[in-house]
Amino acid sequence: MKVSELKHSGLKKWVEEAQALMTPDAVLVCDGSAAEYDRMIKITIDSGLATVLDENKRPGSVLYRSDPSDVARVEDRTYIASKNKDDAGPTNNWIDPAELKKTMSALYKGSMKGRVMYVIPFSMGPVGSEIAKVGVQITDSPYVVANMHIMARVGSKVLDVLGTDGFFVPCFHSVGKPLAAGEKDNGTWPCAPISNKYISHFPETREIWSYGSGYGGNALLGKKCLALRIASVLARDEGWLAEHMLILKITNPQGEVKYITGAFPSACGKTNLAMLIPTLPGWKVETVGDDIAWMKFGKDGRLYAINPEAGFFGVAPGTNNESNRNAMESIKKNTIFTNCGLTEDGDIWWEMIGHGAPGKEIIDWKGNRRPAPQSDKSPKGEEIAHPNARFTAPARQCPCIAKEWEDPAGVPISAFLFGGRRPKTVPLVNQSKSWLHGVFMGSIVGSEVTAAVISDQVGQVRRDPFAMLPFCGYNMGDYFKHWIKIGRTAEENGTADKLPKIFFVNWFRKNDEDKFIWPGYGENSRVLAWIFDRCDGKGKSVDTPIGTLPTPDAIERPAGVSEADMAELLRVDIEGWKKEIEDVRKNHYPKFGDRLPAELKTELDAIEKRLHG
Ligand code: GTP
Ligand code: SPV
Ligand code: MN
Repeated sequence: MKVSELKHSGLKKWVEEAQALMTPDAVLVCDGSAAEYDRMIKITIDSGLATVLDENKRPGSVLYRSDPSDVARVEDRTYIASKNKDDAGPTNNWIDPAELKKTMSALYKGSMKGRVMYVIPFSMGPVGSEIAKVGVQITDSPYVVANMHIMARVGSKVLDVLGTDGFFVPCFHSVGKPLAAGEKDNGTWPCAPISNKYISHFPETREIWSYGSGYGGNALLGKKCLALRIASVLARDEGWLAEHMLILKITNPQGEVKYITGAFPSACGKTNLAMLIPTLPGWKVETVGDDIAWMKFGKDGRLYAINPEAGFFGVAPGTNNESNRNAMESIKKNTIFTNCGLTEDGDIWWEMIGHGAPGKEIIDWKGNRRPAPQSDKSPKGEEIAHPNARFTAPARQCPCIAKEWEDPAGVPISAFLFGGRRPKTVPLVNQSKSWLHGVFMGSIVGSEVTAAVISDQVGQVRRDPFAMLPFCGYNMGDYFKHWIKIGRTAEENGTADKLPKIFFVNWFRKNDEDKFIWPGYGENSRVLAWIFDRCDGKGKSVDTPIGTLPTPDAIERPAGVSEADMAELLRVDIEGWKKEIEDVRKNHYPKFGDRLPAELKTELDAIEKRLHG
């Protein structure tokens, strides 16, 4: 479709302005068809960026290798450009919006020379549903167009919903690598150097401007930029929640169903938990979403969640038939792989895939030939697949996708889980004593930084409140306030008992030999079962200064976990928690100044008192 055929005058004008600024060779409005997807892949094959995988082993699938500077989100280059710096808050990078637009306009000038500008109308949430949000992304990357086809609902059907004057979030994206006359990518992943990358959000005007990166959350703008950063601002204003959460459906042996969401930081286990195969007999887990949840109150006072996405952009390393068979099944065909290894027989490979690589040689994510590994482990820094290598696969290909996953009414949530990677201090599971106590605990969640972000802090524990540190589009102090308000609203409506119960989990506690004590993955079903029962006021528990924990015998031990291990997993490390709380008081909470809600200070005092009591 041509720009002149666009019926929405605001959209047409915006596209024409972008065209005048970025001066592409041509403009194409995407229709979202399968033929269009195939064309995008073909373009990237012809430019040497995509490798077609073996049609028998991995039908309809391709592998890309990105530039080493463009392998994950760039938090240092991500901006919340609100009018006032205080509205972005202490946890976000800020530049004055007028100044940032000036800087970026200079970068966008001529940035699409030699390329095609694609206009992608997309819907986060089922097309036309009341809960969905429409965005339009302009991009010069056919790789991004193909990924957006999988991750969102895209094309003409979205334009139909938009009509002649519907609201959309305008999203600019350019990889920042114009081509000279006759120049081709020739196998080189196009992007700008790190210091020229900008992932910018203008919360007041609901705009997204991204420049210089072609990878993941930096470039697929429906995901982190719209569905989390901009949506969190809308949610604050409109009284709902936009969260970095998986959504799962769990059925107990009696056939009773509950829905649970879980917020864990990037690469901390959401996809795996959402697709878990329970080791506990008779239990069943199905997937509604693996990364983002939008939740609104229903008339009955319960919170209902939808998954705004249509696919999975999942971490490849560590995924295998034992840890996540449902993900392995989901990526058997029609999948885009990025930064994985390429085997001699034309298939993908990564660390902890469950087996060595066939043949003599393998091509690593940088494109180098290496000896084919015999085992599925590689020394740190010498990985065949990048630690943040990802697969992009349609959610409908997942064997355990819940039948209600696209229901615009959403699913009623019984429990919220929060967690992260904590080698010490934080127990396997811990239920909050109240909504406020839960908000307090959510606000102090810490986790080791993972390869999902380009950072020199990988492996170090940092505070990542509600797993939203990189994704909250406004002042985090106000975000805490918003969570408190959700609880208060329910109380005022007499529906406080309908609020989800709040739990903290940690699959990543380590022993003195630096080994995980808890086997994780399918065995996490044992913890889910306790949580399920707690939601019904059952499940054996004990009150502690930090919250309500299972009694030592409440969770049946999996193979390989001794009685002493279980005691360690459920131990309340009073001295460790005193240090934790002291750090919150000295270093974490002061950052928020007077934006920190008084209720959280009260909770801080209360837990400190309990720990010293
Ligand atoms: P994002 O997509 O970045 O938001 O990540 P995510 O939270 O969906 O993380 P994911 O489930 O993809 O897991 C990331 C890594 O953690 C993978 O390498 C997993 O194998 C590993 N992992 C997931 N669950 C567990 C667990 O229960 N125990 C252990 N030890 N590792 C886990
Ligand atoms: C994350 O980092 O939390 C992701 C991957 O889910 S990305 O979409 O690249 O942000
Ligand atoms: Mn994520």
